[in-house]
Amino acid sequence: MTKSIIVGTAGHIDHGKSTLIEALTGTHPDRLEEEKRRGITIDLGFAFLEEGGVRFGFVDVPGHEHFVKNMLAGTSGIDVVLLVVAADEAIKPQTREHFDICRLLGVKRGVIALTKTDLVEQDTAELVRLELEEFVKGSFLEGAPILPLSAKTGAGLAELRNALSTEAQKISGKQAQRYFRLPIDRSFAVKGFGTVVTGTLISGEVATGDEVELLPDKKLLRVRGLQTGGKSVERAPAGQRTAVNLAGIEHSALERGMVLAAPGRFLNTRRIDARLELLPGAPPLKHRARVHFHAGTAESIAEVLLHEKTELLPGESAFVQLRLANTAVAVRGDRFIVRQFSPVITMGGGEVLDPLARRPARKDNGRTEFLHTLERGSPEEILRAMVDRNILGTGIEEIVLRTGWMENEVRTVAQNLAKAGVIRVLNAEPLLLLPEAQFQEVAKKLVARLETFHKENPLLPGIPREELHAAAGRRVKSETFRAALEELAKQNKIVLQGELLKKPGSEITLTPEEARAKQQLEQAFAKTGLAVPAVKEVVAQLAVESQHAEKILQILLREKTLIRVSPELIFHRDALARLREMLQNYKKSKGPRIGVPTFKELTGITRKYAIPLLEYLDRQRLTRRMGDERVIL
Ligand SMILES: Nc1nc2c(ncn2[C@@H]2O[C@H](COP(=O)(O)OP(=O)(O)OP(=O)(O)O)[C@@H](O)[C@H]2O)c(=O)[nH]1
Ligand SMILES: [Mg+2]
Repeated sequence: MTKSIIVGTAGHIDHGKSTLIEALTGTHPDRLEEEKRRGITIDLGFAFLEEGGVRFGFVDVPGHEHFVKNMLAGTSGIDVVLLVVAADEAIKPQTREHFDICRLLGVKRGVIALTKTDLVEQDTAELVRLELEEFVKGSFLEGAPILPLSAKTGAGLAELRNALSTEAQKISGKQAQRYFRLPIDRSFAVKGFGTVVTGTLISGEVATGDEVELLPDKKLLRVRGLQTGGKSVERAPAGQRTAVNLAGIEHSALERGMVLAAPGRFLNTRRIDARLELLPGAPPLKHRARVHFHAGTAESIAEVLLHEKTELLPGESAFVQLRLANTAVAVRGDRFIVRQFSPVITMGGGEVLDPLARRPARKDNGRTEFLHTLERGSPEEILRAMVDRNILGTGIEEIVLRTGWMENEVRTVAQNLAKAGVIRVLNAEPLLLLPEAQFQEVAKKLVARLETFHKENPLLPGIPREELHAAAGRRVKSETFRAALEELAKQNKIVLQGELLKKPGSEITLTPEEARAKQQLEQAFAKTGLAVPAVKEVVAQLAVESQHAEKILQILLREKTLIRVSPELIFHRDALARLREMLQNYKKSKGPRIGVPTFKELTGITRKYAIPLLEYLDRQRLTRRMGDERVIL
């Protein structure tokens, strides 16, 4: 498979960026009429080149200080920077600013083109080269090739192509194993195709026919066609300039800053916890200062809340919370730039740590440590910290939205933590996690509550599930409750009996008086057979309080010694067994059909009782109604 990398230009206005792209690819990246008229680049331009098994996508940016905003949108997705410096002008303000931006955006590699050498003496070019070496010292560009060349004469272009190929070999490539995300940088209509958007595919992949989510609108759209490098393709992997033909939407409804994404996997956020680094030359940044925030191709006004101090000094970095005026799509690890509100200059930038940040609270003293973990921790440490901060339970969807990890990665990490005994998997699908300590606490509480229940209700066989859940507290989710019950059952600390929960071996203990009453009650029903007594009458004759008698009745019903046939009618189980026998004998001698009068005669019960009893038999599928008669089954 050919490798795809994105190369972005950077550098001061008029230093020859667009001319160099044309010399390399044959395509002049300036498209706008105004750009051609003024001879400057205003917005992003694109060109492609296949060379030495590598597919290069070039993003050409404007050097003009008024258009840094556009430059930022283009630079956010690049793998390699092509820093262009004119030999006749050397380092100028936007050389510095663009270089800072690349560094803050986390660009890892680059090549420096010392261009327009046809306009200067060789000594001058050599001096600028030395100056540049000094300039990039200690940065990601230290040791990067500095190539004297001329787009006019073509001198040095072959060396530049080689250098770019060498850099391409060293690039590990975009995050193919992540969910699809493409920040949109252009939207337009193509005759016969309809709406097309373009952008750098920064993670995952997309295929024709896929359903994608447009953010921030959360609209689902169908991919009708795809192009990469100017060619139609079925599937586009991460790391390519990609044009997406979308069905069901007008191009005017789409704009730079929006994102196409795997549905449900990315978050629109207004509150981001981040590491912010201020450039050495920037003015100090006060708590609650307003700035321009840029991430991906999007921008928003933001308020910066400093978590640890009242002022951030030039050259310093700190944990901050960014409160955005417009929502942005962000996950942990995304880079961003902040620019001063007015006058607009680049102040600094940093890395998103938590896109689902909590509102700052004085009592939240775990935040700093949490952010340190998010910044430096292993996946296990990060997931554990995330789970630890939510005693209600953390779901997989939230973990994916915050980290950008894929579900299978999250599951592997969660399994490792569960094996180590630090988190508890409450539910496997969808995955729900709880700190193990929290889980143990809930389990302990349930056992304690159950014990109290048995002590207070010696006559009841167990506590109804819902009652125990309610006693554990509102903060115990049903998944936690269920998992705790299962665990306790496994440890034989609790017995699940239908809807009732009890301690193992907790048989109902009756006082001798109660035991006698129970026996009396049972006998009263046994004696009368189908000519059932009124329950109240029997209870009245018992030598226990009516409240206890009611409980004893419940015990007999639960034991199924007594059976409730209708709200008013209770029979002894032996009486019902005899009735079944009676019906079967009747069937044998007289056939399966029996009318209500015959049934009354046979059983000796009144019509008032006969009807509910027959309905009970119907429900039990011992008889079936047919007109006025029953068929004995
Ligand atoms: N002599 C000479 N002229 C060059 C060379 N490269 C570019 N130029 C000229 O320099 C001018 C500016 O070049 P561009 O390529 O438009 O510069 P740019 O960096 O893209 O400018 P912006 O996009 O506006 O920032 C044009 O007139 C080019 O013809 C070169 O190697 N030698
Ligand atoms: Mg240009």
